[in-house]
Amino acid sequence: MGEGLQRILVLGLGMSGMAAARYELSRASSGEGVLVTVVDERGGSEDASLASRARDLRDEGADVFLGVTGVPDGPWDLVVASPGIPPHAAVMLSAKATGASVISEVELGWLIACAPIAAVTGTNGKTTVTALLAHLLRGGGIDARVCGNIGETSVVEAAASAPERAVLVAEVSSFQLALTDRFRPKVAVLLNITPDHLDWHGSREAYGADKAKVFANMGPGDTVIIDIDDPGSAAKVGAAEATGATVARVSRVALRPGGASVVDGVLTVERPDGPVALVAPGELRIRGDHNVSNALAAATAALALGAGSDAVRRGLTSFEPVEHRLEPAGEVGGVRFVNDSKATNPDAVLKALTAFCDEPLIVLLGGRNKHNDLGPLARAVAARAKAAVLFGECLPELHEAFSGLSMTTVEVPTMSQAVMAATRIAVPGDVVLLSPANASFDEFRSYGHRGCEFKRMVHEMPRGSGT
Ligand code: UMA
Repeated sequence: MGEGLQRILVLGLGMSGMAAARYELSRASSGEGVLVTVVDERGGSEDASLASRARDLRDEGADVFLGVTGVPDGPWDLVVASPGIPPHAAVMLSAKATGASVISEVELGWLIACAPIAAVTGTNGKTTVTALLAHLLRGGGIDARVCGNIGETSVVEAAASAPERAVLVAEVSSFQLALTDRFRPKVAVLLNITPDHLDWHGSREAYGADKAKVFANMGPGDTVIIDIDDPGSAAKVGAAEATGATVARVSRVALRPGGASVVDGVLTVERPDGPVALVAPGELRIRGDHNVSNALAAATAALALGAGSDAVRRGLTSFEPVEHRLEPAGEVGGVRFVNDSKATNPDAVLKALTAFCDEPLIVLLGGRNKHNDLGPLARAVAARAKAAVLFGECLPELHEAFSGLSMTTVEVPTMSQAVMAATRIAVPGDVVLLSPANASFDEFRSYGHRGCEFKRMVHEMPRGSGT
């Protein structure tokens, strides 16, 4: 940043923008010469909570512009962007046109952090691994602070308050990584790279390259954990090794030197002082093959960060599924309902399908497509489920993907109609699985909002009246 008075511009006034602005304002109030400006493309009249955040920041001394597509004239010493703002957004193009360097809120968090960062990324599983890793570290007496894309606390907010002895366990998305140049976590976990967010990144290649930025600046003394059962993340092993960091390969099928796998029916992590046998996959409360991979990755990270093996064993067996991730939502008339609203891309649904033994599945699919090919998903669902209920904005694409496949499909406009349609065709013993494969924004504020609505509907179903 430049000398003298620093002009800081924050793009977007959601959780990330609020945290970045507040951090910069705190520097200003402690006597540093900092001027903070915030812009957001939405107007205050469109969103009362946005308007209220803007008022708060203005009271604290920031200039805030809502409902604008351009940024005020530069020069800017630093521009901090919220992750939801894509490279082609008007406000982003306008900020870049000033010639300023634009970084993500996560990069700012890393710049100000005293505590080391354990960064978890991947198309799917990162929320579970972030929560599980924090759980394992806490069980081992380590002050783990969960932050980032998981949505509780932003990285900047967590970094500003965490002491050196803590560990910031950050879920980082491809959006957040895209605008990093120097971000260097102590431990990075790369779970998988399958097509997602192509509307934001523009291509699969750009998406994969942004994911790989998680380890780009790492080096000797750091640890990169990569799930090599996924071809997308396995392809990044060479680049990770080239950084000089220790690379631990995680695989459910084969143990690599210094890696982790299931050996003789037990999750096992190879540490420099020998193999550490942990627990059997059946002792985990999180289900499905992908969760065995997730547990291996989290355990490897926890041991690398200093948690003891007994604490890791205890933590693996006590960890419950996170909300909206294959979350049991209740049983009505012998039909189990499972909320997997966090499955916002096809790969997440393919993984969810492995989490059930042989129960008949009725899968609810729909929402807003993020430029993904839904054909392979439809074939996999047809091979495993007894019926699919299709809904939402991408209904025409789902209709096309399922046409010609021999399975029962029902098409309805909304998710609530999909739940009702599923209950009409379900019989005792069936599982109704909301694992939509698409974003929620056509009907809901977020996948969390969608999942809560699903759970509310299940909760309000008349009990004892059959399905
Ligand atoms: N905005 C613009 N122009 C745009 C887009 C957005 O001005 O083109 C403005 C919006 O009007 C809004 C603000 O930017 O007021 C919102 O910014 P944001 O969408 O980046 O939201 P935040 O509240 O800062 O939340 C972000 C993450 N959101 C996204 O990446 C879309 C949250 O992840 C994250 O929890 C939070 O930072 C803290 O790190 C959510 C998410 O959906 C859960 N993530 C995606 C996912 O998991 O698939 C990546």
